[in-house]
Amino acid sequence: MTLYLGFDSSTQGVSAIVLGVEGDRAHVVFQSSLQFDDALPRYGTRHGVLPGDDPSVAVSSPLLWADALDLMLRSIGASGVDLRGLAAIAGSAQQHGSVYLNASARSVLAAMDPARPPGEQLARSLSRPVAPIWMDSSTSVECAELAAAVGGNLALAARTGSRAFERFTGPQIRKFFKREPDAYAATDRIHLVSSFLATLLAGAHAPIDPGDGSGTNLMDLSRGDWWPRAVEAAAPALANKLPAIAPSWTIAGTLSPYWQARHGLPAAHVAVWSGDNPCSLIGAGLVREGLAAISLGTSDTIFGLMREPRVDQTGTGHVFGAPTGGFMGLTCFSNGSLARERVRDMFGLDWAGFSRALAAAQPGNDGGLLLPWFVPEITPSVAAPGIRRSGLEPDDGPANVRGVVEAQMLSMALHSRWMQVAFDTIHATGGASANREILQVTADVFGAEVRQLAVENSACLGAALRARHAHALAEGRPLDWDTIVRGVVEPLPGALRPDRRRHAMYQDLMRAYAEFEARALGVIKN
Ligand code: ADP
Ligand code: XUL
Repeated sequence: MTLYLGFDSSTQGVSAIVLGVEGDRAHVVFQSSLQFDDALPRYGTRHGVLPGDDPSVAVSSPLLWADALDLMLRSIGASGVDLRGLAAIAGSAQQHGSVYLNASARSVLAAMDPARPPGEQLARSLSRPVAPIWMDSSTSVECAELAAAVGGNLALAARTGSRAFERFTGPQIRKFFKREPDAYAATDRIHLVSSFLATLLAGAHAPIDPGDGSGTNLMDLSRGDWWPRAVEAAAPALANKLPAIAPSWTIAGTLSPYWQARHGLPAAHVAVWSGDNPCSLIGAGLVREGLAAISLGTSDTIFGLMREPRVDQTGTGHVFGAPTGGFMGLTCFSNGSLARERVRDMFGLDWAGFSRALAAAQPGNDGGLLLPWFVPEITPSVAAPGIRRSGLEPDDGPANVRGVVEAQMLSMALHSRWMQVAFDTIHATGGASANREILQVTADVFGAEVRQLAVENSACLGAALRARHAHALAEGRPLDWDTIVRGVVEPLPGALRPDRRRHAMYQDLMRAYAEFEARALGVIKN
């Protein structure tokens, strides 16, 4: 049996899926996750983020990500899966985060001691001890500077697929250059989380793929290469510090001697890693235009394949490169699972209790609404968080549980209109896609059939499938994407169907929600 390994290094933890292929049949032979806070408490993260005083700053530790990958490889070995048949590895990572390495990284990576974990050995190669991640919203000034330097946000969006966003890597690099010029000067290479982890596995600098490169505000979307004007505007001499951009199916190298010796692994191919949303596109089976997926993870996202890049004129959405070679449209919400957890915890519930509370409140909450901005929100842009209620009692558990879920779904439907796709089928992925009561609200708000997938972690599955795709191509036996996903990306029986009356009610409620949101943002005055 030939094996393919996919990793997903997300905000809160790392997951792995091993895919076994015999003849033309593929199936998942191993699947596991670990949480950073629990597995590596010495790093002191909370929900994968290092604590700090400024709520607009969100950073984590690249060394934590390296050590978590090591722990995960150990647990695959301990599970009894015989990885000697491993042909290729690929990965998925939280998007936008950046890792800053000095010039020692090359020699350190090439000479790592297999008797010791990776984190402590890599520490001296970091020119910045922390990595800003996608939850960071502290770069509004740098966003304005970058946009102004390239002719405005519309020009930036037309070229890169997105207006300037706080969490995108270009504005983040600019902030680092301005605040810590010496550390910036000592930086030899700036990786995304994805290319950093591919680098670690290959033992040499790996490229960035267009899926994750388009989350930087620095990539020319149509050429799939850096846009010199944006790169020059972001920080001096940045072009020399960025890895190359290469197609998502590029083989970055082979597993380095360190990993081979440490875990008894073969010299498997290491394929270029990508972002979690681009990987999810494949792991959710969206290899044709028309289907959409919602990912209910730490962030909530809605996305779908796009043959032609239709840039969002309203400035909410993104066009990314798709790892299939085309494009994908995406809108991201930072108040996803953590907002649902906050409401769950406010009323002392577990997930079963949360589902019961949701079912106990009337759909539409008699017109009551809630704006779920527990942390700074990406869509719409909300810098000063705070939840707001209209017609909802703060101590009414069921009404608040329903309020947060309805708000999230109404907001997703409202802010994905720019994609100009009528979604009739939605594939649900991510941790909260296990919750059918939440998904029924999705079905009713969108008026679409919602399918759960047999493998919930579509980002991780997408990575394993990408490993197979890249390996087949490298061996001169290319496989098309339909063949890659067939039999592995399967919807579960029992799709959730929309109720026509509730859908009509939500269309009315959407107007009220849009108005409530606009008032809260000060777009409409009271
Ligand atoms: P990430 O984006 O970090 O990869 P996941 O997709 O693994 O996150 O989702 C993790 C989240 O899923 C948890 O934070 C938790 O809030 C949520 N979750 C898990 N089970 C349920 C459930 N039954 N109902 C709602 N949410 C759930
Ligand atoms: C997408 C985004 C998030 C992260 C989560 O633009 O910021 O979905 O990728 O890991």
